[in-house]
Amino acid sequence: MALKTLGQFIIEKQADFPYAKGELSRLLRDIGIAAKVINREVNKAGLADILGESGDQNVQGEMQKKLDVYADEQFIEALSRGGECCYIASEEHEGGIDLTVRTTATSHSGKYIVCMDPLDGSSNIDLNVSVGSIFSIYRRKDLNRPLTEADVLQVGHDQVAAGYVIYGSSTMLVYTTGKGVNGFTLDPSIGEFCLSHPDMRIPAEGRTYSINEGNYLKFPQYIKDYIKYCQMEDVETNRPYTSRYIGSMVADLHRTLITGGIFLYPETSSYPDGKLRLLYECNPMAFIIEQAGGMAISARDRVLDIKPVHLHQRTPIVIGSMNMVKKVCEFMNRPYEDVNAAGS
Ligand code: P6P
Repeated sequence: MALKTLGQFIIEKQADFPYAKGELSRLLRDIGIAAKVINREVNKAGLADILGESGDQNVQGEMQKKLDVYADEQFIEALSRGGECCYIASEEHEGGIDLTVRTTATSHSGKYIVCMDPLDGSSNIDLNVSVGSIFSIYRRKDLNRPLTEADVLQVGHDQVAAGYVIYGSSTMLVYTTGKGVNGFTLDPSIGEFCLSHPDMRIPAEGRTYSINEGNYLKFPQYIKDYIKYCQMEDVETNRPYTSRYIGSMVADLHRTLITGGIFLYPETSSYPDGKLRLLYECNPMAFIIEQAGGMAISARDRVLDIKPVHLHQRTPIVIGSMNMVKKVCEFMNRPYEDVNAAGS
């Protein structure tokens, strides 16, 4: 397969959007640039002095690792300079960041809003476990009035694009613009993301379930029942499944996308709304997995149909191979159609 860089691919696919004038293409390019800069630092975190904690706390009350802060700054800098983005919601900031008021920007007719987790799984940084960046892109609804947080609180099925970068044994960028999912691997020798996984599809079935079983006693009964179902012997349905949990959402979901399987972070007695964030973790990953032929539900709804009410709201999530998520719906005592009533 001839080498095709992310930039060439984006331009080539621009034809999918007849009215596009290249803004989304440039925005995706800006994200790719930030990812390459972050990759350089993540890869030498053990060596550079940016390992360890910055001493500050983020909105989650978590001690910020310096790489979190660095990644956040790189994305904000690249998006601000690129001019296509007008507003950013980041896990690292309590409120949104309105780029239209920043003087450093050139013209700010930026049409797009970016929700991002600049470095997800950061508690794993010092352990050399794969971490990732997650981004979700919306179109600004009304260009003629000042930006408010309401512009960001858009429902997930209105996403224009979504993607993640996984900084692992190799660095990959995987994204969708609503017309399938494509994966690019960073070739350090030329400093370019190159198409390596065209048209990614998640198998309808998998043999892996991914959940933090340390929370078992705090799970609702239907999750406990499903975990037991995964562990039962049944040759016809390839059970028992294998349990794999990295504790880094991007890494767990990247494996799920490639091999098939299911990832669950349900509501628990300590996290009644689940732990993962809707805007910049669950919505983008749900968009990608659905585009690859999978499914993503919260306790009651299709993740992409949840109407956000605040930037950092959490949601339970069960996501992965279509048939496996449907099986969880059976244990939830709700027919699949009912849970996914809104349709795709
Ligand atoms: P737990 C990492 O901190 C993260 O936000 C996700 O990347 C990951 O899936 C989850 O939390 C892990 O949470 O409670 O199992 O450690």
